[in-house]
Amino acid sequence: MHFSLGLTEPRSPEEVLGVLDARWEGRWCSSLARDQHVLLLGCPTTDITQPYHSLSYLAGSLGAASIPYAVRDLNIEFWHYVASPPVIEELRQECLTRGSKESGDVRAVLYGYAALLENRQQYRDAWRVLRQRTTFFDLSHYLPAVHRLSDLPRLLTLLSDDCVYRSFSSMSPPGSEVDNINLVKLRTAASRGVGIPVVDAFHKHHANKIAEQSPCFVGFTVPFLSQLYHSAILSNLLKRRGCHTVVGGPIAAKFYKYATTPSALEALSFAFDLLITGEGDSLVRDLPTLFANRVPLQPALTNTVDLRSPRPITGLHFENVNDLPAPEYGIWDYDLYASPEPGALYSPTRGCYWNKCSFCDYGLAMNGPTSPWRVREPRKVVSDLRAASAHAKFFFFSVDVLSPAYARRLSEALIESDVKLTWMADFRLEKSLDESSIEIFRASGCKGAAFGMESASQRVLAQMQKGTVSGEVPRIVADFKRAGIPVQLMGFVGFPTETACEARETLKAARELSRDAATVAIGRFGLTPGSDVAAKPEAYRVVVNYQNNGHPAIPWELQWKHIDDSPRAGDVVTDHELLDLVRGFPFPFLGATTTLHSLLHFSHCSNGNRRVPRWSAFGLDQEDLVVIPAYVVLGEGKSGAALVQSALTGRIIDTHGDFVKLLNSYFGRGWVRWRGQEVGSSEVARCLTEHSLALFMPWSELTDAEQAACSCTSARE
Ligand code: B12
Ligand code: SF4
Repeated sequence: MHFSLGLTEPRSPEEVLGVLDARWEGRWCSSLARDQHVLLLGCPTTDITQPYHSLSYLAGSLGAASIPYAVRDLNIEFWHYVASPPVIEELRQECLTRGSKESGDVRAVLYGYAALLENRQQYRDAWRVLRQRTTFFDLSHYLPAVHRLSDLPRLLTLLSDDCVYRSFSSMSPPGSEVDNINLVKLRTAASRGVGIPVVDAFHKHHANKIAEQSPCFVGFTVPFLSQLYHSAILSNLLKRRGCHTVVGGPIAAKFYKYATTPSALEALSFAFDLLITGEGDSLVRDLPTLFANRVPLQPALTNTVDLRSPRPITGLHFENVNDLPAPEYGIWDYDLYASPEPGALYSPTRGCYWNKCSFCDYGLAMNGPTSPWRVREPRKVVSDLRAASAHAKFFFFSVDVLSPAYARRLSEALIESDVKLTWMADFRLEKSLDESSIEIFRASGCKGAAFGMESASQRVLAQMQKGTVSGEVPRIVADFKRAGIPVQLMGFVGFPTETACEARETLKAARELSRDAATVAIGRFGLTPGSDVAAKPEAYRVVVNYQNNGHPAIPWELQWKHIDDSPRAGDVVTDHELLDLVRGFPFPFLGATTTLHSLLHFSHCSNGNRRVPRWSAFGLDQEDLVVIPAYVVLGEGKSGAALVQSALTGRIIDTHGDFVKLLNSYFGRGWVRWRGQEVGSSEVARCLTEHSLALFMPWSELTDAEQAACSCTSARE
């Protein structure tokens, strides 16, 4: 842990929890002294680099009404706990115990992890690297630290009973089936716990502590699916101890929106009393009185479902964002986050001014792609940010999209004010983003812009009802680049009716755009139940194959095929071609779209967009390269085989021992410089790329310190 632990290091998991408790209680002692305070929690697992802001808004609202409250980010505390030496030791013992009962590859992987965990300090050290400016901005320290920390979620997948953690911010909860989330399986698994004693001890500890503090209710925010499982485990324990519990956030809203009938949600009452289906700024102020007076809850409130007998909501309320009190950013303990500078999310607008894209199925809207468009007056935004900038200077304007006209007004207001900060936001690729607007964004502190380009085919864009012009994209990206604002582009292949030729067109454009854009990420289309495509499948020439297997379940990403049975065009694009474009480590680290680490690196480098290493040597074969190993050898597999895990995807490949010897001969001393002409013909380069075992960067993009960290060798040696 980076923060001070006092004179003695904690020697047991209980002592680690004690240190974290003391730190949090010290900050919130006056609220805790008041019986019937509201307790707001964020649970694992999500971003470890900055806090999520829904609770800043709810706290601002409670504070303005003088309702006592406390806020705790158990996500960040959880990962500090897991990374601490005493917990690492428990996890190592768990690997050994389980390994002794297994055979074959499973045994080898468990023993491989046990060997990896022998260095109990390394995770805390890696965390420290991300906290210090000098090491954070030196890729020869930064990348190995992220690589090391990425072991942790994967280790939990290996040891947990039923869930798959892909990264800190991506996890499938138990009950995830082909196209739905089975609520009965989720309930069974969450009532039982994760199945790793030292992890379950974390939840029990907090359930006991919170119950002792007797809050009026405990509110869980669940913006990301990856947080659902731990929230349900803790909330279930709290209910068993007599606490009232409420769940809100986009996932709660999606559960209501997607449920085939509200009564299916009753299965969640094992953990939560109320589910909030929309914005909660006003609502959160009404809940304490209702809980205190034991009023029948649902009839009295909009945006609320009483899970004990779920019925359709009485109404969906969207706030007037100009009337909201300022969000409260003093609630977070910024020293806990894995970044050298504090970062924060802030929403100057809510909803989308376009609100038509047929694949879009965002957040809190029930009858359209996303919420109605609302903007907060720039004057009020500047005042909110002035207060917030006492805590953080790097902001994501956390929005569906910012309109160019509003972004310009806001930038002008920031320039005129005394508020100096760095910001980034999501925009649409609008023609009206001209050089003069972009220059005003830059002058107000904009250091990043993310765009959904979706497709390069104008016909497919029309089918998506995207309303943007593909031919404008290179110009807009180049203008932003010229202004020193790195661009992050997102798109996807496989939209209904897209032809193979159109999918290839997108890929070709993406490759070309990646010369100017800082990152380009192309994924595959996923059909979600609230989109226009799901609502009118025949209009998009598809059939949806959702079949409930009889259990209460929430339809999630739906299976579909074309009416005429033709194969999906997106399938002609291989995973490799998509991975060729990917840069950096997965979310929330450098390279991922709209993350604090990307923003900090963009702000640090004068030319911003040139220093994000790639997953592939594709297109770099004329340059000298640095090859950065990103794998872990987990041990011997069957008969002389070896198990090697990608630090980028987490996939384990069963390979031969000779390949590991070869890897070790290259990377035994760390980073390696390769002469460009040799890379294209190198079998090793192909293998590293195919299995995502390394990152690649042009040698010329390294700083002197980073170059000094490399040993020189040749791809042919
Ligand atoms: C902005 C945004 C981001 C940005 C934020 C930074 C930026 N660039 O601006 C970032 C980059 C963090 C981001 C990342 C991701 N995002 Co995103 N994001 C959003 C988005 C568009 C807006 C969220 C927002 O700012 N809302 C404004 C705040 C104030 O509202 P709120 O959080 O909903 O909170 C209100 C209510 O929900 C309610 N409420 C919330 N909690 C509680 C609790 C209680 C007790 C009560 C009473 C009320 C209550 O009251 C709050 C105040 O009104 C939403 C979609 C949407 N429109 O909601 C998707 C959304 C949350 N993201 C989503 C996803 C998938 C992701 C990523 C996984 C994408 C990826 N593949 O990388 C990552 C993962 C991030 C992580 N931490 O793990 C999904 C989540 C669904 C899911 N499957 O998990 C959403 C819902 C979009 C979607 N696809 O449907 N995202
Ligand atoms: S995809 Fe973006 S632009 Fe389209 S409706 Fe959704 S939020 Fe708006």
